[in-house]
Amino acid sequence: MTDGFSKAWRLIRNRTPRRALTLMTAMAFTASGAGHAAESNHPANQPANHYGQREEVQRFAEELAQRHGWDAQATLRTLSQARHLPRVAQLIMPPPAGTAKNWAAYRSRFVEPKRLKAGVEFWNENERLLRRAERHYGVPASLIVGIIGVETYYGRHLGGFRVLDALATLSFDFPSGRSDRSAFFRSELEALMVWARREGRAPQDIKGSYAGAIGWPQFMPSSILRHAVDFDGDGHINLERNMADVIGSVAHFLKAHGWTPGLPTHFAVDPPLDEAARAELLAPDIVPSFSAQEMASRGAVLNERALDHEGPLALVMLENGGAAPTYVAGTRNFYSVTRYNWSSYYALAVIELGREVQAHRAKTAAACGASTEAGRRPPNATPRTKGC
Ligand SMILES: [Ca+2]
Repeated sequence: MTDGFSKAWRLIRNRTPRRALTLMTAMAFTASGAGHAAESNHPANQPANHYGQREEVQRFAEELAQRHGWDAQATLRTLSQARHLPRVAQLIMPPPAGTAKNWAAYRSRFVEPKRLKAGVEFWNENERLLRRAERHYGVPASLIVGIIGVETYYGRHLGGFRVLDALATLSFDFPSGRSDRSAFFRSELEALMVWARREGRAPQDIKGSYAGAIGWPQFMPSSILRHAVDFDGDGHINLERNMADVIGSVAHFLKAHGWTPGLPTHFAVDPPLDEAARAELLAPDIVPSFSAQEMASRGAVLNERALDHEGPLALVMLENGGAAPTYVAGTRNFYSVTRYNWSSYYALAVIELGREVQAHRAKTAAACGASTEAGRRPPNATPRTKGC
């Protein structure tokens, strides 16, 4: 989670996934990094106890020990397990400038037949949990399914880096050449150690993305501490294996970031033809800032449903390389989705994947129902969605 631009850019700018893992913005970091981890742990040039011998790491261990009442030596011993990963330092670098964004290309990476099929399977397998999360947090199942599908392809791409290694590398050896985010990663390293301790797990056993995002929903450690929930009540939070915790945590995250039940995410819109008016509407970016009437008065064309919408809207522009951009009018709920990953490309991909999975699932269910009806089932029987 947390850095949609990077995800968008990685996927847009690079056809080769391994080369594609670079970050675009200075904010936050996600994983969907998908299968890029296997090559991460080259032992070459990584002296044992490299980090434990460094003064700043020793100081960091002392700070953590003081702040949390831990044993300083034991804390340093844990940090000493961390290995420097040159690959992580490479992957965190922004892509070369000058490549055009392309919504159509980005979308097609996610909304495609194999991922739709995997999404339907995930939904069918977790129908009860999704319904419970929807009831409890007011977040639609389709959105949860969309997020998990974009983040990790339903658990297929969890990332294979040791999170302790990745976060130590980015905390103490953040590469020069881009804005320094080492303070952010040090706080994530701290959060990892707090969470691991709470769970009774060794931090060095936890795997994730090159930026330290963990599990099916790719939560950064600080997000786990703040927003993950023990949705099955077993006393643990496990985002790597426990689907109740995965689904509940995604829904809780969105609710905590302003998701409003029943509010649409966006409406269709044609932007003003007048350049100055268009620029004015685009200025706040994805932050909903204009009423539907204010948009219309500047020349944007909205349908009736959008014109009836009472809350603020954002004119969101998604570039399509050299072709005409795509525009949507995003509501506060669209903005909520961008809190998961700071990108309109990410948000729209999540929303559209979720909707397509839902439609695909309904179609499959209808087909199943029809074929079963032709057999022995009474005409009014509810179509089954599984195993037909
Ligand atoms: Ca649990």
